[in-house]
Amino acid sequence: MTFPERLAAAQTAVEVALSDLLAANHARGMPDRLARAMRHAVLGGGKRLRPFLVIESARLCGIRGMGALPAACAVELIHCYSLVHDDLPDMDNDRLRRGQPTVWAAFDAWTAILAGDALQALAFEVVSTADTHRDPHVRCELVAALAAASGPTGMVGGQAIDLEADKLGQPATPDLGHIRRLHAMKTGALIAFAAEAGSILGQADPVRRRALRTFGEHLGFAFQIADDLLDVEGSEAEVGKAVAKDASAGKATIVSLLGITAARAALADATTAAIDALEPFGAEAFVLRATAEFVASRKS
Ligand code: GRG
Repeated sequence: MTFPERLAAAQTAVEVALSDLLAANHARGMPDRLARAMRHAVLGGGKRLRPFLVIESARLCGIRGMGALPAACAVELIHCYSLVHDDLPDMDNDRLRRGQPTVWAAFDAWTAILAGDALQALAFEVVSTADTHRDPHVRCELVAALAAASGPTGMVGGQAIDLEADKLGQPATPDLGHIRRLHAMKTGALIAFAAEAGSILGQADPVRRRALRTFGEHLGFAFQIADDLLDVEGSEAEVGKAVAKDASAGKATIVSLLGITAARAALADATTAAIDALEPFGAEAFVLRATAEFVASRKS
């Protein structure tokens, strides 16, 4: 299968699995309003980049077909929770996400907070059940790595640094090192986890595990530069969320620090570094190579 076929197959499998998971939880007694808010947050949108990385990195480590689907869904649940909370009035105060009203705009803030909380808990329930991997040690390793990626030294920590700057004033000299650290935590950690997860599931040797981790770290940086460029150059209709937010908030970004031309060069460098990291996998890694190109050229 080609890259677009693989991506489409993963997107469909993830959509169906997440829909079934939410329906099963609803049937087990989840309150209706919470169930509707969670479906709104999770279904019918999104590129499903992180679950795709889990599935494809697992494939490179010997897990055939959709064997990594439960772990892939867990990562997407964490991602969706982060978007729901990020959009809240007290955080980014956004009304548009994936071309739809954000959860708090469609419901209200308390429902959105609870939906995000519930999605996070559900992610850890999924990753710790036997469907994710038959070996409990592997599941434990995944739980710990997912918690590290999403917690205070990962995504939540990055969000805290970002909001401190936003709400309490920028640091005196926001340099590239500061911005890189922020993004490595806020968006990079979960992307790097998604790339590494396949090697945990497939119990790959340290060289392959390190290669996937390094790939994920460079990919995360490329993803963020592309995001900053879309904020400057994209349209709301194409991107599916508000654009030009960073400049209007006077926020320091990679683009504001480097300028568009140098940011494009940094994006190309990060993409090349991601692709180079896949060297131990040889030609087999063509899908992940194409994923790096896709991230660099994305329009939404
Ligand atoms: C609230 C704990 C907490 C964390 C929020 C990741 C994050 C931290 C906020 C997301 C805000 C944001 C728009 C960041 C820029 C990069 C990013 C994560 C974009 C959205 O990811 P995509 O493009 O989204 O993969 P889709 O909709 O395709 O899933």
